[in-house]
Order: sequence, then structure tokens, then C-alpha cells
Amino acid sequence: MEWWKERVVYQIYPRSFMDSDGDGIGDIRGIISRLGDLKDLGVGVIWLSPVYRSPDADNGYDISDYCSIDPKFGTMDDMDALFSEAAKRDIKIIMDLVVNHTSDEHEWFVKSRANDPEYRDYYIWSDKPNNWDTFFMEDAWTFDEVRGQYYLHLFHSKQPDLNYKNPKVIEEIKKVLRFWLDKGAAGFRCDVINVLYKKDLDDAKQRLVLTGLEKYKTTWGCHNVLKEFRAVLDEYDCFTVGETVMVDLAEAKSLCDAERRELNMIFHFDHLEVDRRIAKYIPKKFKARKLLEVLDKWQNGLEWDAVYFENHDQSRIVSHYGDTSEPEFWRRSAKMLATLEFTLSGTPFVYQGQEIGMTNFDFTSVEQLDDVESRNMDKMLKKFHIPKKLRWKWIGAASRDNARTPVQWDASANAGFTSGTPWLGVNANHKTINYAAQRNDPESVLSYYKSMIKLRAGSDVLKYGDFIPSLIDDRVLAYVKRLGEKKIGVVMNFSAERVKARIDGEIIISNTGRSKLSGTLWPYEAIVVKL
Ligand code: ISL
Repeated sequence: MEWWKERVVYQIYPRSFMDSDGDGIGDIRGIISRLGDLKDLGVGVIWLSPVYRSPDADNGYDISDYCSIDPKFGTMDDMDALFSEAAKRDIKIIMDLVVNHTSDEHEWFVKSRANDPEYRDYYIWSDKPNNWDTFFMEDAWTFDEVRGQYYLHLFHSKQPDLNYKNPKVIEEIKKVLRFWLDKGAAGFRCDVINVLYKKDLDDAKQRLVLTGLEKYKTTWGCHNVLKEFRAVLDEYDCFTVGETVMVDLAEAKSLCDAERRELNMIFHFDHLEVDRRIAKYIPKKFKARKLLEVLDKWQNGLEWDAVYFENHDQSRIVSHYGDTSEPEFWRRSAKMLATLEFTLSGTPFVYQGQEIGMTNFDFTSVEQLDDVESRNMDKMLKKFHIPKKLRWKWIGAASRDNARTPVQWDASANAGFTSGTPWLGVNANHKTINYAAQRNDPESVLSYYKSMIKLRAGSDVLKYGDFIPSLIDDRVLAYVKRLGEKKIGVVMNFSAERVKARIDGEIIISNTGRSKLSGTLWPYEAIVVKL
């Protein structure tokens, strides 16, 4: 079996993980200081969000030099040290490949806007804008005074889109792939990798959000570019996971089917939006039935899945699908969600802090937010005359900043993240929710994550078994994993009430430590049984 199917991937958002030099921003030396905890957790791969030189218009997803380390995170020697220290612990590292766009401060863009013949077609320029808009709810074209033309950007205006109709651009990115693979990277998480190739620049069908999407989402041109990258990747023992925005199942299959393997796996979004509408911000009622239907679709639709419930763009899963209204419900629902994650088939991804049940932040207004997407969503909702209180309720629940508050290492000031002033506020609940309080507590969320990761590692049924949905209603979610004759049953109560549910089998693990089955599920109880 491929090693990347066996291992658990842990995502580090470096600016919020661990600060070693007291400037309030996490850094590479800080990561090295915490590798022991990651080893203890059972991590086999680190996905490192961008640490490259960047002016930070989009927190590092606007890169000005792909083959560098931004001084705020340290030096290339620090990065080499991280590769070797991680390797000593048998932890591989995949880098974040953000190549749909660069920063407008990248030398390629500086030369392109200056009409340098070698670079003038590295980006997408036009004499007049079309009607497309961005993922950040703004116009997708900005007029450049130097060039005297408009340039396309599907995200921030400081993130100009590269032109993948230009073979030189593809060759440049192949060099970036080789640079990091030669340094020891074990692959890449590929940012918005399904929107690289724009069919044409004509006006598109008007949409409430993302007008222009049909012009660039998973186009045949994108497949061809990915095939070119695959030729380089196949020279190395590595894997790729594509972040594929708005992807549907048919597109996902075409991107990561076993034959073409343009990508080894992809992140899709449906399972995190069963209680959301209009691009994740507008809430609707959660139903376990809906979540099970979506999981069934993707578990049985793809040959191999990337299983995740958090990342640097998503709200904290225990606040989203769990219950933080009281300590016992918080603990139990965090463990229930871990039970879900590690009994699904696919490579599990854990986001920093998820393993200790970190919750959404406790900010009180949009003015406290750092994230450009959240601030622009507030502006857009204001245009629709949504009242401030309701705007904040929606944005506070879905903002990407929920995942970006510093990791809570202990109960000291700034949660042990920094000796300086943290770049983004530390959640006040770090006094009770932190690594130090959980490391040696057998009942902690952290200990349960370690147990579930160990359980998965030892079970081919959980890793590779078929996913068979069973009991479904709006509160209880249950399924069977089957591999040959072996079957494991999983049942979860996504509600604060006791629920009747007949369960047979021999208990393997539960988040309540029960020793026998009783036909009733306690609030947020999860049970895994051998059938
Ligand atoms: O989370 C999202 C989908 O619901 C969007 O907020 C997100 O912007 C989109 O998925 C693309 O995300 C990636 O590309 C962006 C960057 O801001 C995100 O952090 C990154 O994950 C542009 O590089």
C-alpha cells in the first residue's frame, strides 16, 4: 500500500503554531520545538502552510518568491533543519503549492507589468475587464498604471493569476516542484489547483457569487497542466492533495482516478456545508442524515479520499458540528468527531489544535478580524441590508480566523504560544483548553485522538473497508466498514438528548468509556463495535 494512505497528516499554519523568538508570530524554530508532541500524537506527515517570502495580503498565500523562506518564519537553514529533525522522527513534510497566482511583488509580475518581452504573458492582461468576481467578493480585474491594462485576480488584487496558456509558466512551476522535492519534501498540498486554466475571458453567466466560475473550474486545460506536473512528480516518491474549490464528484474522479493520477487525492467541501448555504456563510439546520448522505457519496464515489474536518479556512469542528455549551458536551463531542474522522476510509488530516478540541475564537466584532474574506463578506452582506447583529452572527461562526488563533499550549499568558504580543488574539478559553492540561489526562481529547490514530493504524478494515451507511435520522449517524468478512460498526449521536439506538457487537472503543451496550446512546456518544 502507498505510504501516504497509511499515515496521518497534520496541518501547521506556521504563524499561529509556535513562536520561538518572541515577535508574536509563529516560526520554523517553534515548529521544531514541538515535533515531540506531533510524534506522540502519531503524526506521519506535516502539511506546512506557506512559509515563503510574502507581503501577507492573504497571510502567505500571496507568494513573492517560491524558493525562499520569509524572514518572519526564519531562514532556509531553519527549513533544512526542520526537514532533518522531522525525518529523525519518521515524519515527512509536504509543502503548500500556491501556483494559481503569485504576489504582485513577485519579480515575474514586476517584469510582466513592465512589459518585459520574456514575462509580459506570464499573467492575464486585458484592455477591458469582464464581469467576473473574486472568491473575496470583489471585482476580479484591477487596472495597472504601469502596464496601462487590467490584470485578472480570482482572489485579492495583490494575487495576480498566472497565465497557464503560456508554456514558460508551466516550466517555471516545474522548477519550483523540483526545488522542494530535491530538498526532501514528500509532496504538496495544491492550493485551488482546479482553477489554473481559464478557457476564455468572455463575460460569464451572472451568479450571486463567483461569476466566471464556469470559465475556469476544472477545465480540460487544467487537466493538461496537471498532467505536465505529474510527469515531474512521478520522478519522486511523493504524493499530492489538491484543494479543489466547488468541485463535484465527477470532476473529483477525473482529477484523481487511479489511471491518470493528476492528483493523488482532493479536498472537497460538501461535508462541511450540510448546514450552510451560499459559500459557507449563511447557516441552516444541521441534520446527521444529510451528513451521512454526503459522506456516503464521497466515500463510495472516490477510490481514495482526503478526510478532513478542519483547516486554516474552516471554523473549528467542535464548534461547528459539536457542542461547546458545557465542558462534558465539549469533550464528548470533540471525541465523537475524532471517532468519525478516523473510522472513514482515506488519508486523515488533522489541523493544529483540533487534537485538543480548540474552539472558535471569542472575538466580539468584525473589527477584530484579520481575514480579508471575512471583512469582504461583511461589506457584501451590508449591501444586502443584513443587520449588523445578524452579519456578525454569520461571520463569527464561519470566519477563517476561527482556525487562526494561536495554538493553546498551556494556561499561561498567550497560551505558551509566544513571549511577545500574538499577531492575532489568543482565545480566553486557553486557561482550560490547552496541551499541558491534556497531555497526561487519559480522559482528554488529546488522549482520545492518540487512541483513535493508533486504532486506525492497526485496522485495515477502518483504513480500506467499504463504507456502508446504515441507521439514519436527523440526530444519529451510523455506518459499517467492511473488508472481506471483517465488519466494524460505528454509531454517533449528534444531539444533546439520549436517543434509543439498538446496537450489537463487541465494543472496541467509545468516547464515554462504557463497558456494555444498552440500546440507548447518551448525548454526543460515539461507539465503535466489532460486528
Ligand atoms: O474556504 C474556502 C472555501 O469554502 C474559501 O474561503 C477559500 O478561499 C478557498 O477555498 C480557497 O482557499 C485557498 O486559496 C486562497 C487562500 O486564501 C486560502 O487560504 C487557501 O486555502 C487563495 O490562495
